[in-house]
Amino acid sequence: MATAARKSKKSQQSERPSDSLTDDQLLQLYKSMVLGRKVDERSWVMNRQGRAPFHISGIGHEAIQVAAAATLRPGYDWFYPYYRDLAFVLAMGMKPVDHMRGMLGKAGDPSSDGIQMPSHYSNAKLRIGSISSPVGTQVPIAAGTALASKLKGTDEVTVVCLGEGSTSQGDFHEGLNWAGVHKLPFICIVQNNQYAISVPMEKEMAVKNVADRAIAYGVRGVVVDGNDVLASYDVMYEAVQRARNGEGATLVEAKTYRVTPHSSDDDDRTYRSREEVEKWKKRDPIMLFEKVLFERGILTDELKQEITDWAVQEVDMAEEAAINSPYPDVSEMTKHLYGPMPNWEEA
Ligand SMILES: Cc1ncc(C[n+]2csc(CCOP(=O)(O)OP(=O)(O)O)c2C)c(N)n1
Ligand SMILES: [Mg+2]
Repeated sequence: MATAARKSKKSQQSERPSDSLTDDQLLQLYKSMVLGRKVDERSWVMNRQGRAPFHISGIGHEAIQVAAAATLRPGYDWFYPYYRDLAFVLAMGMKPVDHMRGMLGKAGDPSSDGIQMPSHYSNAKLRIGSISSPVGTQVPIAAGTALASKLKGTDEVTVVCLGEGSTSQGDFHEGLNWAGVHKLPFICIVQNNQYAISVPMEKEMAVKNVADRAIAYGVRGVVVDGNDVLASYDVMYEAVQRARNGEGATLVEAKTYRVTPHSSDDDDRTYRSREEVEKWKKRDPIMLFEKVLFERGILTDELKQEITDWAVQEVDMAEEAAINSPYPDVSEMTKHLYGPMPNWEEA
């Protein structure tokens, strides 16, 4: 694929970390967002065709996710995602086919070999930790991982994601408190999409910003526009630097919006207006970034089409490979969950 080679136009005084990104790096961010979106859109199609039982979408969350991934070292840093982190896990090295196999419950899905619910990502090789369906439970586990890295004397960073509604869970407070007490190399990204299923933000908490709570744990709190990929990169870059340098944890609140229903089983018309959703579609993170790339002369109509075609082809190949993959053998049903099945006949 053709990519522009020259360096980005910089402002007179380069103050933001994102000012140092080359045109190729900016295009890489854009490609990651487009790939995440295309895999996600296809997942909806597969669900509506009746081939995939369930989908939970990250559409609209791509900017914070790919920006965060770009500041990390995949396979070295530790990552505890949540179910909307499709673009994030792809940017960390998972493949579209991994997600598709999970969607169809097929063998070869690295998260669980087709046993877990879809979008419950994990990948041992990439140091992507397993998450459970009870929301927020990954936060204290991630804090424990960060403590282990600190005790080992490494400069590994641990990142954990969750939604703003899940910050009402005790696990979130316990994890953040621990990260503050031990000054851990830990970054908690709250993807605040303003709803916890049908419950709007103002009924979830009495504070305006989740990040305002950071002071109570003795960690740094930052609010960022999670639909702005470059602003998200700047905030994450600084958080990662601080973590690697032993300066402690950061709570990043990325304000965004879920433009799709909560999941394929939800009808969001029952709790929010179409006008509100349409308003947010005009702040689509991919559209916003395209505008920047066009203005800087990095993206052209031709290159945009080329990137779209590339992403669609990747998705086509992943879907086909997943469809052609076998189901796990029934004997695998309890793998990773329990000890070996007893041999009842001998018992
Ligand atoms: C402990 C627990 N309570 C309730 C649920 C049901 N549930 C699944 S997702 C969700 C909403 C979470 O909202 P938020 O944290 O804002 O994340 P979002 O889905 O908006 O990205 C709820 C209540 C759950 N999975 N776990
Ligand atoms: Mg939410």
